[in-house]
Amino acid sequence: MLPLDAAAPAWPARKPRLLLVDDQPVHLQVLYRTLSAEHQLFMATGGEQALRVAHEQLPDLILLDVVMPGLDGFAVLRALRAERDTADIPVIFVTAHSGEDIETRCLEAGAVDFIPKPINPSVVRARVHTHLTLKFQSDLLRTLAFVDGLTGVANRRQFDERLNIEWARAQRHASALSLILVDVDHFKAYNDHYGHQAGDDALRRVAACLREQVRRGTDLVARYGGEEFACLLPDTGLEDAQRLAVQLLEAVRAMAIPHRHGGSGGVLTVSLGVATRAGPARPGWQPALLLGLADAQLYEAKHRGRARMCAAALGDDGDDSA
Ligand code: GH3
Ligand code: MG
Repeated sequence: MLPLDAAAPAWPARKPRLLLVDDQPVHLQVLYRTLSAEHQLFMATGGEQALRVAHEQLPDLILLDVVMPGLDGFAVLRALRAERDTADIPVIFVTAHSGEDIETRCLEAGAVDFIPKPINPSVVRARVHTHLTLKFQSDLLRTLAFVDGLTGVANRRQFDERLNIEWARAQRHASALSLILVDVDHFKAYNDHYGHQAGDDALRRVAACLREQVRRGTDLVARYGGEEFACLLPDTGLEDAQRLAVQLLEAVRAMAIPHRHGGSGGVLTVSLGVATRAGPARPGWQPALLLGLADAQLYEAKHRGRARMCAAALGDDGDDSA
Protein backbone atom coordinates (compact mmCIF):
# COMPACT_ATOMS: atom_id res chain seq x y z
CA MET A 1 0.00 0.00 0.00
CA LEU A 2 1.28 3.49 -0.80
CA PRO A 3 1.79 5.49 2.38
CA LEU A 4 0.16 8.93 2.33
CA ASP A 5 3.40 10.54 3.50
CA ALA A 6 4.75 9.72 0.03
CA ALA A 7 2.33 12.32 -1.28
CA ALA A 8 3.41 15.59 -2.85
CA PRO A 9 3.21 18.73 -0.66
CA ALA A 10 0.10 19.77 -2.61
CA TRP A 11 -1.95 17.14 -0.75
CA PRO A 12 -4.47 18.58 1.72
CA ALA A 13 -4.40 17.61 5.40
CA ARG A 14 -7.83 15.96 5.13
CA LYS A 15 -8.52 12.53 3.61
CA PRO A 16 -9.09 12.64 -0.18
CA ARG A 17 -12.76 12.36 -1.15
CA LEU A 18 -13.71 9.71 -3.71
CA LEU A 19 -17.02 8.95 -5.36
CA LEU A 20 -17.45 5.30 -6.38
CA VAL A 21 -20.15 4.56 -8.95
CA ASP A 22 -21.28 1.06 -9.94
CA ASP A 23 -24.75 -0.44 -10.41
CA GLN A 24 -23.62 -3.72 -8.82
CA PRO A 25 -23.23 -3.52 -5.02
CA VAL A 26 -20.71 -6.36 -5.00
CA HIS A 27 -18.32 -4.28 -7.15
CA LEU A 28 -18.81 -1.28 -4.86
CA GLN A 29 -17.93 -3.47 -1.88
CA VAL A 30 -14.63 -4.55 -3.47
CA LEU A 31 -13.72 -0.91 -4.22
CA TYR A 32 -14.80 0.08 -0.71
CA ARG A 33 -12.52 -2.52 0.88
CA THR A 34 -9.66 -1.42 -1.37
CA LEU A 35 -9.91 2.31 -0.71
CA SER A 36 -11.70 2.94 2.60
CA ALA A 37 -8.61 3.06 4.83
CA GLU A 38 -7.09 6.16 3.22
CA HIS A 39 -10.06 7.94 1.63
CA GLN A 40 -13.42 9.40 2.49
CA LEU A 41 -15.81 7.47 0.27
CA PHE A 42 -19.18 8.32 -1.27
CA MET A 43 -21.10 5.75 -3.27
CA ALA A 44 -23.76 5.72 -5.97
CA THR A 45 -25.45 2.81 -7.75
CA GLY A 46 -26.68 4.71 -10.81
CA GLY A 47 -25.86 7.63 -13.12
CA GLU A 48 -28.48 10.06 -11.81
CA GLN A 49 -27.51 9.41 -8.21
CA ALA A 50 -23.82 9.80 -9.14
CA LEU A 51 -24.49 13.27 -10.58
CA ARG A 52 -26.47 14.30 -7.51
CA VAL A 53 -23.74 13.15 -5.11
CA ALA A 54 -21.01 14.70 -7.28
CA HIS A 55 -22.70 18.13 -7.10
CA GLU A 56 -23.38 17.83 -3.38
CA GLN A 57 -20.02 16.47 -2.26
CA LEU A 58 -17.61 17.76 -4.94
CA PRO A 59 -15.31 14.72 -4.63
CA ASP A 60 -11.63 14.94 -5.60
CA LEU A 61 -11.88 11.95 -7.94
CA ILE A 62 -14.63 9.72 -9.35
CA LEU A 63 -14.35 6.00 -10.16
CA LEU A 64 -17.11 5.44 -12.69
CA ASP A 65 -18.60 2.23 -14.07
CA VAL A 66 -19.18 2.46 -17.83
CA VAL A 67 -22.14 0.10 -18.35
CA MET A 68 -25.13 0.97 -16.15
CA PRO A 69 -28.87 1.00 -16.74
CA GLY A 70 -30.24 4.50 -17.30
CA LEU A 71 -27.43 7.06 -17.59
CA ASP A 72 -24.28 5.14 -18.50
CA GLY A 73 -20.73 6.21 -17.63
CA PHE A 74 -20.24 8.24 -20.83
CA ALA A 75 -23.46 10.19 -20.24
CA VAL A 76 -22.47 10.86 -16.62
CA LEU A 77 -19.05 12.11 -17.70
CA ARG A 78 -20.61 14.44 -20.29
CA ALA A 79 -23.02 15.82 -17.68
CA LEU A 80 -20.18 16.36 -15.18
CA ARG A 81 -18.11 18.24 -17.77
CA ALA A 82 -21.08 20.46 -18.69
CA GLU A 83 -21.42 21.94 -15.17
CA ARG A 84 -18.93 24.44 -13.84
CA ASP A 85 -18.57 22.99 -10.31
CA THR A 86 -17.94 19.42 -11.51
CA ALA A 87 -16.20 20.10 -14.86
CA ASP A 88 -12.67 19.61 -13.50
CA ILE A 89 -13.22 16.55 -11.29
CA PRO A 90 -11.03 13.78 -12.74
CA VAL A 91 -12.85 10.57 -13.66
CA ILE A 92 -11.39 7.05 -13.92
CA PHE A 93 -13.54 4.57 -15.84
CA VAL A 94 -13.83 1.08 -14.35
CA THR A 95 -15.30 -1.54 -16.66
CA ALA A 96 -15.49 -5.26 -17.34
CA HIS A 97 -15.32 -4.57 -21.06
CA SER A 98 -11.68 -4.59 -21.98
CA GLY A 99 -9.86 -4.09 -25.25
CA GLU A 100 -8.24 -1.19 -27.02
CA ASP A 101 -11.50 0.10 -28.49
CA ILE A 102 -13.30 0.66 -25.23
CA GLU A 103 -10.12 1.98 -23.61
CA THR A 104 -9.65 4.51 -26.40
CA ARG A 105 -13.31 5.51 -26.22
CA CYS A 106 -13.03 6.10 -22.46
CA LEU A 107 -9.93 8.26 -22.76
CA GLU A 108 -11.32 10.19 -25.73
CA ALA A 109 -14.48 10.89 -23.72
CA GLY A 110 -12.27 12.75 -21.22
CA ALA A 111 -11.54 10.14 -18.53
CA VAL A 112 -8.06 10.46 -17.02
CA ASP A 113 -7.58 6.70 -16.82
CA PHE A 114 -9.14 3.29 -17.39
CA ILE A 115 -9.17 0.35 -14.95
CA PRO A 116 -10.37 -3.09 -16.11
CA LYS A 117 -12.56 -5.36 -13.94
CA PRO A 118 -11.99 -7.55 -12.05
CA ILE A 119 -9.91 -4.95 -10.29
CA ASN A 120 -6.47 -5.53 -8.88
CA PRO A 121 -6.53 -3.70 -5.51
CA SER A 122 -2.91 -2.53 -5.51
CA VAL A 123 -3.21 -1.26 -9.11
CA VAL A 124 -6.39 0.65 -8.18
CA ARG A 125 -4.73 2.20 -5.12
CA ALA A 126 -1.65 3.20 -7.14
CA ARG A 127 -3.67 4.79 -9.95
CA VAL A 128 -5.98 6.59 -7.55
CA HIS A 129 -2.94 7.93 -5.73
CA THR A 130 -1.37 9.17 -8.97
CA HIS A 131 -4.52 10.94 -10.16
CA LEU A 132 -5.19 12.48 -6.76
CA THR A 133 -1.65 13.87 -6.73
CA LEU A 134 -2.17 15.40 -10.18
CA LYS A 135 -5.54 16.80 -9.08
CA PHE A 136 -4.15 18.41 -5.91
CA GLN A 137 -1.19 19.84 -7.81
CA SER A 138 -3.49 21.44 -10.34
CA ASP A 139 -5.71 22.81 -7.51
CA LEU A 140 -2.64 24.33 -5.90
CA LEU A 141 -1.46 25.90 -9.17
CA ARG A 142 -4.92 27.34 -9.77
CA THR A 143 -4.94 28.82 -6.28
CA LEU A 144 -1.46 30.30 -6.70
CA ALA A 145 -2.43 31.73 -10.07
CA PHE A 146 -5.60 33.46 -8.84
CA VAL A 147 -5.08 34.36 -5.18
CA ASP A 148 -2.99 37.20 -3.74
CA GLY A 149 -0.18 35.70 -1.68
CA LEU A 150 -0.10 38.39 1.03
CA THR A 151 -3.80 38.85 1.78
CA GLY A 152 -5.50 35.68 0.52
CA VAL A 153 -8.13 37.62 -1.47
CA ALA A 154 -8.40 37.34 -5.27
CA ASN A 155 -5.46 38.72 -7.21
CA ARG A 156 -5.44 41.17 -10.12
CA ARG A 157 -5.58 38.39 -12.70
CA GLN A 158 -8.75 36.93 -11.19
CA PHE A 159 -10.24 40.42 -10.91
CA ASP A 160 -9.57 41.24 -14.57
CA GLU A 161 -11.12 37.96 -15.65
CA ARG A 162 -14.20 38.38 -13.46
CA LEU A 163 -14.71 41.99 -14.49
CA ASN A 164 -14.99 40.90 -18.14
CA ILE A 165 -17.30 38.00 -17.25
CA GLU A 166 -19.58 40.11 -15.03
CA TRP A 167 -19.64 42.96 -17.56
CA ALA A 168 -20.91 40.54 -20.23
CA ARG A 169 -23.36 38.89 -17.82
CA ALA A 170 -24.81 42.25 -16.77
CA GLN A 171 -25.25 43.05 -20.45
CA ARG A 172 -27.10 39.78 -21.11
CA HIS A 173 -29.43 40.19 -18.14
CA ALA A 174 -29.73 43.98 -18.43
CA SER A 175 -28.68 44.15 -14.77
CA ALA A 176 -26.57 46.69 -12.86
CA LEU A 177 -22.87 46.22 -12.12
CA SER A 178 -20.91 48.20 -9.53
CA LEU A 179 -17.26 48.51 -8.63
CA ILE A 180 -15.67 49.97 -5.51
CA LEU A 181 -11.95 50.82 -5.49
CA VAL A 182 -10.53 51.06 -1.96
CA ASP A 183 -7.17 52.72 -1.32
CA VAL A 184 -5.45 52.93 2.07
CA ASP A 185 -4.79 56.52 3.10
CA HIS A 186 -1.27 57.77 3.78
CA PHE A 187 0.08 54.26 3.57
CA LYS A 188 3.57 55.30 2.60
CA ALA A 189 3.80 57.21 5.89
CA TYR A 190 2.42 54.15 7.70
CA ASN A 191 5.21 51.98 6.27
CA ASP A 192 7.80 54.64 6.98
CA HIS A 193 6.82 54.93 10.65
CA TYR A 194 5.69 51.45 11.63
CA GLY A 195 7.82 49.36 9.26
CA HIS A 196 7.06 47.26 6.21
CA GLN A 197 6.12 44.24 8.33
CA ALA A 198 3.43 46.20 10.16
CA GLY A 199 2.36 47.54 6.75
CA ASP A 200 1.88 43.99 5.50
CA ASP A 201 -0.16 43.15 8.61
CA ALA A 202 -2.34 46.20 8.09
CA LEU A 203 -3.01 45.18 4.46
CA ARG A 204 -3.99 41.70 5.62
CA ARG A 205 -6.39 43.17 8.17
CA VAL A 206 -7.93 45.57 5.66
CA ALA A 207 -8.42 42.70 3.18
CA ALA A 208 -10.05 40.51 5.85
CA CYS A 209 -12.28 43.40 6.87
CA LEU A 210 -13.44 43.97 3.28
CA ARG A 211 -14.13 40.28 2.84
CA GLU A 212 -16.13 40.25 6.05
CA GLN A 213 -18.36 43.09 4.82
CA VAL A 214 -18.72 42.05 1.16
CA ARG A 215 -20.70 38.94 1.71
CA ARG A 216 -22.78 37.96 -1.33
CA GLY A 217 -21.57 34.82 -3.07
CA THR A 218 -21.32 36.59 -6.42
CA ASP A 219 -19.29 39.53 -5.06
CA LEU A 220 -15.52 39.56 -5.42
CA VAL A 221 -12.88 41.22 -3.24
CA ALA A 222 -9.51 41.50 -4.95
CA ARG A 223 -6.14 43.12 -4.31
CA TYR A 224 -5.91 45.46 -7.25
CA GLY A 225 -2.44 46.83 -6.58
CA GLY A 226 -0.06 47.56 -3.67
CA GLU A 227 -2.44 49.11 -1.12
CA GLU A 228 -5.48 49.23 -3.34
CA PHE A 229 -8.40 46.78 -3.32
CA ALA A 230 -11.35 46.32 -5.67
CA CYS A 231 -14.84 45.04 -4.82
CA LEU A 232 -16.83 43.86 -7.83
CA LEU A 233 -20.57 43.79 -7.16
CA PRO A 234 -22.81 42.13 -9.75
CA ASP A 235 -26.52 42.98 -9.68
CA THR A 236 -25.86 46.02 -7.52
CA GLY A 237 -27.07 49.53 -8.32
CA LEU A 238 -25.46 52.83 -7.37
CA GLU A 239 -27.37 53.35 -4.11
CA ASP A 240 -26.59 49.91 -2.73
CA ALA A 241 -22.94 50.21 -3.78
CA GLN A 242 -22.67 53.60 -2.05
CA ARG A 243 -24.23 52.17 1.10
CA LEU A 244 -21.72 49.30 1.06
CA ALA A 245 -18.84 51.70 0.44
CA VAL A 246 -19.80 53.76 3.51
CA GLN A 247 -20.02 50.52 5.48
CA LEU A 248 -16.49 49.58 4.33
CA LEU A 249 -15.20 53.04 5.24
CA GLU A 250 -16.64 52.71 8.75
CA ALA A 251 -15.55 49.08 9.22
CA VAL A 252 -11.91 49.88 8.42
CA ARG A 253 -12.00 52.92 10.70
CA ALA A 254 -13.59 50.82 13.46
CA MET A 255 -10.62 48.42 13.46
CA ALA A 256 -8.79 51.38 14.98
CA ILE A 257 -5.36 50.46 13.60
CA PRO A 258 -3.20 53.24 15.06
CA HIS A 259 -1.80 55.65 12.42
CA ARG A 260 -0.49 58.79 14.05
CA HIS A 261 1.41 60.05 11.03
CA GLY A 262 -1.18 61.39 8.64
CA GLY A 263 -4.13 59.14 9.45
CA SER A 264 -7.41 60.89 10.18
CA GLY A 265 -8.31 60.71 13.89
CA GLY A 266 -5.09 58.83 14.59
CA VAL A 267 -6.28 55.61 12.93
CA LEU A 268 -5.79 53.96 9.56
CA THR A 269 -8.49 54.89 7.03
CA VAL A 270 -9.37 54.21 3.40
CA SER A 271 -10.74 56.30 0.56
CA LEU A 272 -13.23 54.76 -1.86
CA GLY A 273 -14.28 55.36 -5.46
CA VAL A 274 -17.61 53.86 -6.52
CA ALA A 275 -18.74 53.41 -10.14
CA THR A 276 -21.93 51.80 -11.43
CA ARG A 277 -23.19 50.75 -14.82
CA ALA A 278 -26.88 51.03 -14.08
CA GLY A 279 -28.24 49.47 -17.26
CA PRO A 280 -27.11 48.06 -20.61
CA ALA A 281 -23.79 49.29 -21.99
CA ARG A 282 -24.02 51.96 -24.65
CA PRO A 283 -22.14 51.32 -27.91
CA GLY A 284 -18.41 51.64 -27.32
CA TRP A 285 -18.56 51.12 -23.54
CA GLN A 286 -15.95 48.68 -22.23
CA PRO A 287 -15.13 47.31 -18.75
CA ALA A 288 -12.15 49.70 -18.65
CA LEU A 289 -14.60 52.59 -18.59
CA LEU A 290 -16.09 51.37 -15.28
CA LEU A 291 -12.59 51.03 -13.84
CA GLY A 292 -11.65 54.50 -15.09
CA LEU A 293 -14.74 56.02 -13.48
CA ALA A 294 -14.13 54.27 -10.14
CA ASP A 295 -10.53 55.47 -10.27
CA ALA A 296 -11.64 59.04 -10.99
CA GLN A 297 -14.03 58.89 -8.02
CA LEU A 298 -11.25 57.53 -5.81
CA TYR A 299 -9.01 60.39 -6.91
CA GLU A 300 -11.82 62.81 -6.06
CA ALA A 301 -12.22 61.25 -2.58
CA LYS A 302 -8.47 61.68 -1.99
CA HIS A 303 -8.62 65.23 -3.30
CA ARG A 304 -11.47 66.14 -0.96
CA GLY A 305 -9.47 65.09 2.09
CA ARG A 306 -9.42 61.25 2.18
CA ALA A 307 -11.36 58.90 4.54
CA ARG A 308 -14.49 59.30 2.40
CA MET A 309 -16.13 57.90 -0.69
CA CYS A 310 -17.20 59.47 -3.97
CA ALA A 311 -19.55 57.77 -6.42
CA ALA A 312 -20.87 58.12 -9.95
CA ALA A 313 -22.79 56.14 -12.56
CA LEU A 314 -21.58 55.67 -16.12
CA GLY A 315 -23.39 58.08 -18.39
CA ASP A 316 -24.24 60.49 -15.55
CA ASP A 317 -22.40 63.74 -15.20
CA GLY A 318 -23.16 64.27 -11.52
CA ASP A 319 -21.54 62.44 -8.62
CA ASP A 320 -22.19 61.88 -4.96
CA SER A 321 -19.93 61.73 -1.99
CA ALA A 322 -19.93 60.91 1.72
P1 GH3 B 1 -2.66 58.26 -0.45
O1 GH3 B 1 -3.41 58.57 0.79
O2 GH3 B 1 -2.69 59.38 -1.43
O3 GH3 B 1 -3.13 56.98 -1.06
O4 GH3 B 1 -1.13 58.09 -0.04
P2 GH3 B 1 -0.30 56.75 0.10
O5 GH3 B 1 0.91 57.04 0.91
O6 GH3 B 1 -1.19 55.66 0.61
O7 GH3 B 1 0.02 56.41 -1.40
P3 GH3 B 1 1.39 56.16 -2.13
O8 GH3 B 1 1.01 55.64 -3.48
O9 GH3 B 1 2.26 57.36 -2.06
O10 GH3 B 1 2.09 55.02 -1.31
C1 GH3 B 1 1.63 53.71 -1.29
C2 GH3 B 1 2.48 52.91 -0.35
O11 GH3 B 1 2.01 51.57 -0.25
C3 GH3 B 1 3.90 52.85 -0.81
C4 GH3 B 1 4.21 51.37 -0.81
O12 GH3 B 1 5.45 51.11 -0.23
C5 GH3 B 1 3.12 50.78 0.03
N1 GH3 B 1 2.87 49.38 -0.36
C6 GH3 B 1 2.44 48.92 -1.54
N2 GH3 B 1 2.36 47.56 -1.52
C7 GH3 B 1 2.74 47.18 -0.26
C8 GH3 B 1 2.88 45.91 0.38
O13 GH3 B 1 2.62 44.83 -0.17
N3 GH3 B 1 3.30 45.90 1.68
C9 GH3 B 1 3.56 47.07 2.33
N4 GH3 B 1 3.95 47.00 3.59
N5 GH3 B 1 3.47 48.26 1.75
C10 GH3 B 1 3.06 48.33 0.47
MG1 MG C 1 -2.83 55.02 -0.64
